[in-house]
Amino acid sequence: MSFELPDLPYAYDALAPYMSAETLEYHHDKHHQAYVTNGNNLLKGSEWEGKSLEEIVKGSFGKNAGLFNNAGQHYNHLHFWNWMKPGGGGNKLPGKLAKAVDADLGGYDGFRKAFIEAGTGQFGSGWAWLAVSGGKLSVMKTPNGENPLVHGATPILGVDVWEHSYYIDYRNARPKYLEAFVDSLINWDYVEQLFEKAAG
Ligand code: MN3
Repeated sequence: MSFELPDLPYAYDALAPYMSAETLEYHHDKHHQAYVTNGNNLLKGSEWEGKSLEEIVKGSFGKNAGLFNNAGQHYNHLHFWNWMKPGGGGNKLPGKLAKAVDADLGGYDGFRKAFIEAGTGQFGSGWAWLAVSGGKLSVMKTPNGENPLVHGATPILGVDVWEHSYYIDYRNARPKYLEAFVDSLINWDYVEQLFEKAAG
């Protein structure tokens, strides 16, 4: 199965002022497209040709750095576009997810603080995550194209902290970008869908 770039699930200007059309044009049309193109070139003739994206991400980790970086970033960005929506964010979590966040992370405020700290504390390029492992929620951070899948957990929310995700709108103010993501962009319904799948 070769990789394909999906359309954004909203208009390029739909997330403004928190994420501009210019950021989304570069991030989706140039950066994500490059992961798709490079990933397809590296997949061709490899032992992972014909496997699912998750199998490629897990299988190539630690074995084929070039393929892993591009496949991992393709996986991360496929979800990232859906982890945001116009009018999203804030503390209105769907019921089951809210219960789990209360039990495992000390409630919404605990989640918000830990998630923003993870994104701020990731040195250099990477991602901050809300992930499920053994039925429990945890906040994680990973470098470059890595994600919780290669650390035995299932990602249900992630935020891209590569500079290409925020530099046009926030310059070097990564914490301001993370606050805007949490307070105004998160698509909690999509997070809940992934949570129900991961928690069984
Ligand atoms: Mn990116």
